[in-house]
Amino acid sequence: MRKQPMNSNTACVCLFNVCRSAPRAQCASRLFLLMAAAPLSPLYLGLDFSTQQLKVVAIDGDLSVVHQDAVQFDSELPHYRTRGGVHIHADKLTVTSPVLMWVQALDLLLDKMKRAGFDFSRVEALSGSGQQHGGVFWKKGAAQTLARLDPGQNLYQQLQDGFSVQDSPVWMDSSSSQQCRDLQKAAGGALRLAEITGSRAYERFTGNQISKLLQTRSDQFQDTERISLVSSFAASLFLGGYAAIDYSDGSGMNLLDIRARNWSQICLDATAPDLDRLLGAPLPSTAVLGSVSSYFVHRFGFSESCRVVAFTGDNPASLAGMRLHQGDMAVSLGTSDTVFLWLQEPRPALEGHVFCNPVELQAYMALLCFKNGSLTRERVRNQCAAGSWEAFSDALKETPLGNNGNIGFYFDTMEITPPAVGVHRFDSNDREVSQWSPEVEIRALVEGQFLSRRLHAERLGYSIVPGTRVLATGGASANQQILQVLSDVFNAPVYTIDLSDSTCLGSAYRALHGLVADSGVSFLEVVKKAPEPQLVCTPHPTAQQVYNQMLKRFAQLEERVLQRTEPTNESRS
Ligand code: XUL
Repeated sequence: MRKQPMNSNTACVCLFNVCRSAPRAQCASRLFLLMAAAPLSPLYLGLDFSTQQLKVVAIDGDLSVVHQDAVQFDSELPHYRTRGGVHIHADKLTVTSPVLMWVQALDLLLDKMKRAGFDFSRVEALSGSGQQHGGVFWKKGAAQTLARLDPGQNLYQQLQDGFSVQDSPVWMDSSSSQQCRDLQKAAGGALRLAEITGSRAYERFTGNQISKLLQTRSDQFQDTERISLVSSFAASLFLGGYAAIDYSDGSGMNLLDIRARNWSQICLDATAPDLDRLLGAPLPSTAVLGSVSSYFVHRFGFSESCRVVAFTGDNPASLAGMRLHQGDMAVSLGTSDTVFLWLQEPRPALEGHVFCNPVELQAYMALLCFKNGSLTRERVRNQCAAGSWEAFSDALKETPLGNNGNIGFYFDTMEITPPAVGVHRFDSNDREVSQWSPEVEIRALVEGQFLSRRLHAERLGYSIVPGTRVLATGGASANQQILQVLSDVFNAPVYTIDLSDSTCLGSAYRALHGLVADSGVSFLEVVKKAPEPQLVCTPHPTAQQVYNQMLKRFAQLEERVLQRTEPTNESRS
């Protein structure tokens, strides 16, 4: 372990107890016993620049959380007048956040930590994450400003003039449909683009936002010397120079060739001139980018050797925080349901996103979003179980696996995966029916949701193998009967995991791993002391047979449902 440099926190004992208030250099007795043998243990910081707040956690070498703090954008920086951290523009499609709000949030967060007595000199490495897809446009000359930051002033004062675009487009933006169509055309179609970049064209993906800037505000584009993601922008502040975009967050731009792990020339050419220079070369997510700049050493007391490990996107950081293994999948059962997969061999598809894996260079991860999650479960609970989760669970207990062949699709609002809408019920002969008993309806809903999660996960290259674990989190993960259906449909044990702060924690773990990744130490080796997820359900012995059959019928019926739904998103073509 690295030796701690002597600093104000190194314990010092005066044998005569006379120099309590005197500076060490003036101590008359000069009898110090430096407790050099027992330096304070090093710490690792994880930051998360999310949509609504900036958060930090500090962990020690045993992975215990020793400090956490946050800055809420709306309430603590009210002069930016954001709601949920963003501005929704009059066209309702354009959604941005003030880049200086993020800068000022970092000033505020570090000041808070300082006031709380946080000892920055113990931080051996830091890393972080940002909401995915958001773009930061640095103005010509900003590199010089970053390199010469004055520790006497805050970052906000010095970076006032640092950005060519004040309002950064964020992931909620959907104003770049035309640019999506153009990119897909240039790449040879939506599927071809997905094969290269891991996703078909999405409005929120940064490349399409860059293209829109060039077409609609070319003066601002011309005034730009560097383009960062929110994650690499945040790392740049700590480095005092432009930070590389990491492979994992870079996969959310429709610009990175996820297999070659480099910018795709076709996509660059279709997006903007000279773009590789503006983006800089991408790097592995485990890369140590350098040490914190002298600004942080002098203003906050960071050690000069504190390493900055590449920042990444919030979803990749969360995968690290959950400590997903190869073959695992995580299901977050919230307002919308999100599925994270660890993939060895991805098969990018028209739905979902494949990103380079943030913790293992050769692997991938996938992200699938399902809009109709808890709100639909609650609607059916209210209609079929008089609003009671207990009655809802009883219905699941009383109905057989496979629901006697009944299959349902419940898209109360336009679904993302797949893009379909409405409620569709089919009996065991694939005939459409208009209603069921409350119990059958409840089981059809839960089975239908999990069959859909499995179908779309498998389409992206996921396969259930011995040892596969399903990690469940979010509100509905408290319901044992819902988890039993999940376990049966996937024919895999289900574990629950507390995901609060998984993004920040994942960043702190990544900071620690970044220090040893180059010597071949795996991420899982580094985080093995973290608490294990809890096993809650194992699959029923007949589950595999029932659901393997059912999945085939489910896929065919989903096609029928899709044919009936008008495609609303032109960029699927
Ligand atoms: C993922 C996405 C969101 C943001 C939220 O593709 O758009 O999850 O990362 O922060």
